[in-house]
Amino acid sequence: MLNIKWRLVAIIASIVLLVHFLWLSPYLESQQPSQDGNLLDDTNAPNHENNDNDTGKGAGIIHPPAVTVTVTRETGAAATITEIVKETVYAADVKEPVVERTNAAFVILTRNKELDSLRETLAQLESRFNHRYHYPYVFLNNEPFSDKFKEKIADIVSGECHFGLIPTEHWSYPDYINQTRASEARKDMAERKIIYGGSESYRHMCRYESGFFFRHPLMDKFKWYWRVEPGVKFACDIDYDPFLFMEKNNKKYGFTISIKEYILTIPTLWDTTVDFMKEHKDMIPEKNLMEFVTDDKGGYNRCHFWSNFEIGSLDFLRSEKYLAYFDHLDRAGGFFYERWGDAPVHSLGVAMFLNKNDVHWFEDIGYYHGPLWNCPKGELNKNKKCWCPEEESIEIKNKAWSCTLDFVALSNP
Ligand SMILES: Nc1nc2c(ncn2[C@@H]2O[C@H](COP(=O)(O)OP(=O)(O)OP(=O)(O)O)[C@@H](O)[C@H]2O)c(=O)[nH]1
Ligand SMILES: [Mg+2]
Repeated sequence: MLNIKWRLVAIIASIVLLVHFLWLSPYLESQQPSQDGNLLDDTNAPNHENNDNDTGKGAGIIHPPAVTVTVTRETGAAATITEIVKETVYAADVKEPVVERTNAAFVILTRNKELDSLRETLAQLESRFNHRYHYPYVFLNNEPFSDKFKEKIADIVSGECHFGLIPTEHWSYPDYINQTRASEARKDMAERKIIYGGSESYRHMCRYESGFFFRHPLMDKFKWYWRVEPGVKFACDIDYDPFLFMEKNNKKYGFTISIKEYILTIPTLWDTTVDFMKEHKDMIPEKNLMEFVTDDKGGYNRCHFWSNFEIGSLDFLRSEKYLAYFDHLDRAGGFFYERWGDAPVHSLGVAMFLNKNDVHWFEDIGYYHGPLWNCPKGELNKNKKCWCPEEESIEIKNKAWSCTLDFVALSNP
């Protein structure tokens, strides 16, 4: 009798325990320790629940990055890289922390009014690439960034943010420039309806991108830069680290799009460059990339790498020879008396001082800056989950305007 009673108690107790366990199990699961032994809390993993269903791998969908933001305020200290990886890796859609990085940063020259288009661009860049790497950002402006700008940008990226003011001497007229002549040149170009021909700020921008952004103190500690502009689109997964690719393959300059320049903006740029080459023969290596920029008659064929996208070596831009070239151009005055763009200036520098092996076409990065696309083709388009139309890629769509296939066809030195 007693036996039966105790058996009954044991059965009831087992049922209670089982029900209790089943009831609690989802809760227990959500409290599993993370790989480093700490319990995840809501502040470290804001979108943890959403991420269970969101692998972040949907083609063409722009995911806001589900990551913890780490900001370097002008007054505050930044989190260390290890901390960033720990904080973000479980909240993002990757399971393994990415530890191998190089000394690189995105660099973005921009204005407060471009906040919305920049956020859209950065959401894509994070979702397609940086949510796994957390590379830092350097934002530069000739006017102070607003608090709203800083906060809204920091909200959307996974790397440290550095906001820098451009020193006046890098964004003003040098004393050897005749400002009356510059003003007349702007008036004349505006009348001739040359794009941005009447704009003074555009000229300061082009000069700054040509010769100064890499000398901003915030850039000092980096070796590699990736230039980004507000409004550009990234249409494919970037499932490896382009910075490391550059470093490991000994590259110095990377591009996505190359086209021919509008000649009315640079009437004397080529002659000024030829003068420099004559004066500095010792600086021009025998194996260079001049073939990319010259036509059959030895003149400028107008080809240039479109500099709104660049991944490159800061040491190259900071080199004595590149700086000597920039200085030579600056003194000639064409940034102000004409409207020299930073794209042909960088490209002619690359062509003079580097060779084909130093330069890389990122064919596999789906990139749009209005109105042009670089879009991966065939299997690449599929594997990288691109939403860009491959026939729109400029080297296919307009072979005469693009220079990229000519670059590919050049022989290696
Ligand atoms: N801070 C600051 N940034 C500028 C200024 N003008 C242009 N920029 C930035 O410089 C870069 C190039 O300017 P854009 O206006 O895009 O020039 P673009 O690419 O030749 O021409 P678009 O076809 O208009 O894109 C962008 O990142 C701009 O945000 C300026 O006056 N101040
Ligand atoms: Mg632009």
